[in-house]
Amino acid sequence: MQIFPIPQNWQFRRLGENDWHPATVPGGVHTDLLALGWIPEPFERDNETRLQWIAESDWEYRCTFTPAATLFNEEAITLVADGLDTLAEVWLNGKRLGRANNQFRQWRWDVKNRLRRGEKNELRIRFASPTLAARAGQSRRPMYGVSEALEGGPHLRKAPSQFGWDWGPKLPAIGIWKEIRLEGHSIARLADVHLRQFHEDGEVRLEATVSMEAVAKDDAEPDRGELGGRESGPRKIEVHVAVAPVNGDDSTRVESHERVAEGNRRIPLEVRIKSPQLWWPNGYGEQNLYRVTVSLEYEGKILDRKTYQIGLRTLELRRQPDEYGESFQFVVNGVPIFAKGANWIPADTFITRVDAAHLERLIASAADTHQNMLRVWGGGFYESEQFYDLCDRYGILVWQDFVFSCSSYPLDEPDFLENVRQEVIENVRRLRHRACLALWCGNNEMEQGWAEWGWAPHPLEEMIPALLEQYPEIRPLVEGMGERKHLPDWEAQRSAYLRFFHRTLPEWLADLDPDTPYWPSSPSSNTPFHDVNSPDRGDAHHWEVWHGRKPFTAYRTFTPRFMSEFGFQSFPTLATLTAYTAPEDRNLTSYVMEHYQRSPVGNGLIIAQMAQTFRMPADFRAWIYLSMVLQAEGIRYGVEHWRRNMARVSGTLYWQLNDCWPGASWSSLDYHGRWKALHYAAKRFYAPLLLSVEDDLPRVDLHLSSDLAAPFKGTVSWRVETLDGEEVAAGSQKVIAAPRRDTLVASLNLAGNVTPANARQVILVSELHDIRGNLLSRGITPFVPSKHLDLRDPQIETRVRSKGGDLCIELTARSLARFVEVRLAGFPDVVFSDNYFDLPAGRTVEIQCPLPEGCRGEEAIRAVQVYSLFDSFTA
Ligand code: BMA
Repeated sequence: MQIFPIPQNWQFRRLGENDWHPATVPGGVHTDLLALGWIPEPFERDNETRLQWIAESDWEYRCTFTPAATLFNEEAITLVADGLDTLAEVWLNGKRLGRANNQFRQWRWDVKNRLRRGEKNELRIRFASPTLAARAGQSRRPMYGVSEALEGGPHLRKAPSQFGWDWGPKLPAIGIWKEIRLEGHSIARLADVHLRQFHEDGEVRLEATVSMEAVAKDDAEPDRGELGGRESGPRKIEVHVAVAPVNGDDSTRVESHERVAEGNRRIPLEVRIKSPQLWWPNGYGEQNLYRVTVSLEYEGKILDRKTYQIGLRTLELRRQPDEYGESFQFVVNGVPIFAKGANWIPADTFITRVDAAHLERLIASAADTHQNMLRVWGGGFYESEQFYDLCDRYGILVWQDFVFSCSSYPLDEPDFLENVRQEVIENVRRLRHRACLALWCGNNEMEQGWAEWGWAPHPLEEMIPALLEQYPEIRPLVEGMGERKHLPDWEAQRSAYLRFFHRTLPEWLADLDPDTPYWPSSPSSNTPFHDVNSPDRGDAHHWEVWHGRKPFTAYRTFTPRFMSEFGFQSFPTLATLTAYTAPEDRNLTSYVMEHYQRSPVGNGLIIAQMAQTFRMPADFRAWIYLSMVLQAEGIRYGVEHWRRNMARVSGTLYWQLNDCWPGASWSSLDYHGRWKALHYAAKRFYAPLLLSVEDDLPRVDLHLSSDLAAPFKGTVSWRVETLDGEEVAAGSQKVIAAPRRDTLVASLNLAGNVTPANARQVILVSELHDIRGNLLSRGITPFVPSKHLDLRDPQIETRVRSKGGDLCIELTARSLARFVEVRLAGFPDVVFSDNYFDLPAGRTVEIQCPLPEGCRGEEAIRAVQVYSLFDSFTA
């Protein structure tokens, strides 16, 4: 086997133009134009609006190369493109090799008899405009879609959100977005390896089904290559599998092999791993990983080799009848997991800009906040190998949607379906061995579209013809109901949905990956079109807060089995925002600020919710700060409720972890990966031990929700105090929190302590200490909305010192300081051990951050800035 990477001399041009310009592969047209300085940064002010012509045009890439002479010794040479985005025609030396029409597939073309030996070869790839093709598809056969996107996206197998979404721009990328290379093979190659693990009596039996593919010899090429011809009759191939820990002891390596005759075959191999070191999700144990190497050898030479990173674990989606309905719980190695996490969207509109360090920063940030699950949402794409490598390493379970979202798709068109079938085969084969892979989910919110968004007539509407016949006098009433907006073939589309997600796809998966659970849609109750957001079974999306404009308290009225989406927007961090706005844009309702707000309900909704909780911000900075704090408070409120109800609820994935551009969104990490207030809040509300307060004055319940495997012993204390720290009432209680349960620690009646007369001057401070007296967490609960608290200048004192590579910041407040924000001016990427926290009067809190690279201690000490709720309305 030989790999010949196509060299980096790529050029590109708009089709129809003469001049060629340097290009980068993997990459895309937008980033290539940007590198040339011909277009402005798309994420500055409203530049996006001037860049629409790019995806409206056709483009062409070319490069020349002289393959290494040795490559021709192989019996077959294949051009392999790991990803072409999307409608491509590939030409080699003036002859067309083929077409591609799916961003999520790998493309392979035999090229041995088309390559020129010892001379230059020219590869050209032409890309047709995705927006024109989508539009043409839509006029041929309209599909339902999202109103914030360019129309027709569902006709292409291309990341749906690239056409625009309620958190992202309309900038569909075009180009060679993954690696492209020549592969030379002789005799046989590894077409596929299916790894399955069986945990039996403390051992793991690893089954590897190796699909060997005979290399098709070119008739036009009599040469059998250097490996050919030494034997007469079929050649004997050694198939080999070896398993060893990734970071460890090679002496525990186990292997197995088989000798088979050449040809197309499936070879079952098996190895037994004694004393297996298990893989666990983050917070539940170690992330032990093993490397599996599979190879084909002939007379001591390696014909092909593939390696896989696996983790030894069992995983089940437990759905069993219980007192609430049917559970929906991931169980790893027999241990029920409370899934704590978020939804993942593409990390950049121009995905090839995301480098390894940025990707790792995002995943590590999830793990640092105790997250153990990310849902790769179906409006993006199947992620890169690096992404799943990181999830394996950081213990992040992956809920993987297939790429279908919020739209209808032509799933009854044979070509489309066949294209999807190939996509499913390839991606399932690519990912099924992953330790992190927890679920295959059919789609995002399509079942809900059919059931609730008016894609199909309401059952009552279907009765109209019969009613009209019986009561002709209601005709004016029916006509007055306005035009019916359903697509003419909605019924065919709905049946195609039903067939695909409830029959075809699960059948394919039963064959391709019988070990990973499948779920038809998110949200779903698994009864097609029925009660998609059931509180009793399946997963649920809760959008009553935000889209439904309800206050955060609505979260406490809904207690589903698994909360896979809920969220509230904020603006990105100030540093991110100032980078793409001009000073005159920095007003919430300015044209540019509204340009970066893609949710139709928009900034008005943030303002409305803010008005319920906070005083009106004094300036732009305060708007941004308050939007983040508001988001953090809202999501905390929801998660605390669901964790308190962990007997019924088995997970919360907030919408959304990350961003693809620097706009307003539901994310907790902004486009640059900077932590918003919500991300710091997640570190607290996803902690293994969560002390929370369920307040319903005069009754206040203190709960301790534990994800720990062992009982926790400690003390919960509480204190009603004035904003200046004077005690009104106090108490404490020793607690033994049951493992993986919620414990009601105390139920307080505060009728005598909190009255209408003092409610604006007092708060409840609740604290959790371990048996050695270490403070584990502290929260405050006010009894009026924060806007009505009698806050006064907290006069926060800070003492900063540098210690080793860290900066230690000690803060004390004279009176209550809410949502204290600490910044290091000039270093927006710094992550603190805690931030946006409450600081009740008289307590001292110490937080740390690493000294930014190239920054001396003195300089960092001077750069510390502190801000709190009080400043937001007085600045
Ligand atoms: C959910 C998601 C996305 C969307 C988000 C915010 O429904 O599945 O489609 O971006 O809500 O509206």
